[in-house]
Formats: sequence, C-alpha cells, structure tokens
Amino acid sequence: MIELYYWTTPNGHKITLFLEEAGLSYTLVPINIGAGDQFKPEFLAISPNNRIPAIVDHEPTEGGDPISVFESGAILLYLAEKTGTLIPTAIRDRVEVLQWLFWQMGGLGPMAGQNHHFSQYAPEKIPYAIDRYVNETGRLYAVLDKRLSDREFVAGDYSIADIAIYPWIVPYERQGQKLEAFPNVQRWFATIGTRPATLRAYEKAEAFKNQAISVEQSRDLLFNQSANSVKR
Ligand SMILES: N[C@@H](CCC(=O)N[C@@H](CS)C(=O)NCC(=O)O)C(=O)O
Repeated sequence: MIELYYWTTPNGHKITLFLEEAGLSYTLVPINIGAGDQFKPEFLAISPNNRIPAIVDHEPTEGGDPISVFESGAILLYLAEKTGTLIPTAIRDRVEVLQWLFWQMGGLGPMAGQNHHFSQYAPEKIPYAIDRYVNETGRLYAVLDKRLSDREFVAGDYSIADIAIYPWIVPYERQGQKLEAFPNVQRWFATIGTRPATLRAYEKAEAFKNQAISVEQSRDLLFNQSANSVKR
C-alpha cells in the first residue's frame, strides 16, 4: 500500500494521475499547505524540503522497511520502476521519457510556478517579472507543441513524462497562455483530459476543495519562507 502525502496542486495531481493509471492501491494523507501542515515534524521526516508530494511505500519490491520518497519526479520514476508501467524498458525509449520528465521538473514546473506567483499572488504587479515568466512559459509551450507535432504523446506511449507535464498545462489561462496558439498541445491536452484515470484523479481533489485556505490568509506562510523557516 502506498501512502500519498498530498495537496490539490499540480505536483500533487501528478501522483494521483500515476496511481489511478497504474491501479495501485493508495491512501491520501492531506497536507494542507495553506494551513502549514508541510512544516509538521512528521511530514518533514519524509519530505525535508517542506513541499508536497511525498510517498511512503509500505510494500517495497525488495521487502524490508517502508521506503519514503519526496520530489514528484523521483516519485514518478520510483513508482514506474516498481510497477513496470508508464515507462518503457528499452534504453533508447526510456531516455526519451526521462528527458521530457526532467524537462518538466527543471523547466516547465519552476517557470510556470514563478509565472503563477508574479501574475496572481505577488502583492505588487511587477511588469518585468510577469513578462519574463509569461514569455518563458510560452516558449516552453512552443517547445512542447513542436515535440507533439508528429506524435500522440511526448515520448512513445502515454508515460510518466506526459503525467508530469499535464497538470502544469491545466492552469494555462492563469499562465497567460492560449491553447489555440499551440494546436498540438491542445489536441494532446484534450486526449489526456478524457482518460478515465485522469478524471478519477481530479475527482479525488474535489473532496479537499472546502479545506482550501485563501491566498490572503496563507500569504505569509507560503510566500515569506527563508532559511529561518527551515532552521527553526
Ligand atoms: N520540485 C518539487 C516541488 C514541489 C512543490 O513546489 N510543491 C508545492 C505545491 S505544488 C508545495 O508543497 N508548497 C508548499 C510550500 O511552498 O510551503 C516537486 O516536484 O515535488
């Protein structure tokens, strides 16, 4: 059984997408990041970066003590290797998936995250910062669009690369993007959006909607972190 330490954000959705797709049994442990649950010692013990998602696998393949994993890319890779699904085995195919997984982890995720921050949450609107991240997000969408021009999914069959990318395209409007400008991304997005596992994963998130805390109430907690938040 997998315990998923989860909140209803793009990085959280990645893991419910995987678990629903692979049909693994799991339980959700809500970590309400607006309420500060990510700083609780029991969560930090498995996720020292005070970020969701994290998992604990109580039945590791090789037996023994439970294994905990933080960082969504590492979790996807761990689960794909554990189950032998959503990642190809042939080395050439596998490295294609890994490249696009890392592209999301190092590029689309952080850039779209800063885009959300400066466009939606920053207390002052800083045009330079907004333009910088909206443009960079657009550049990354164009890279993805080109990649999808001659294939259905990002790398071979539907894989952990698509799963990592999809939840970061869901909020495209908040990122200042229009999907019509990226027709291959639009087609790919619609295909993934209708997969039964995708629908189930996003349905799971609905149960937590009423626990969401407004950005105004959690602003200090989320956007005022420093070395002191880790040291205390
Ligand atoms: N690189 C990390 C990023 C995780 C991340 O940024 N998680 C956010 C939610 S999407 C979070 O937990 N934020 C809590 C905080 O900022 O304190 C991953 O992919 O797992």
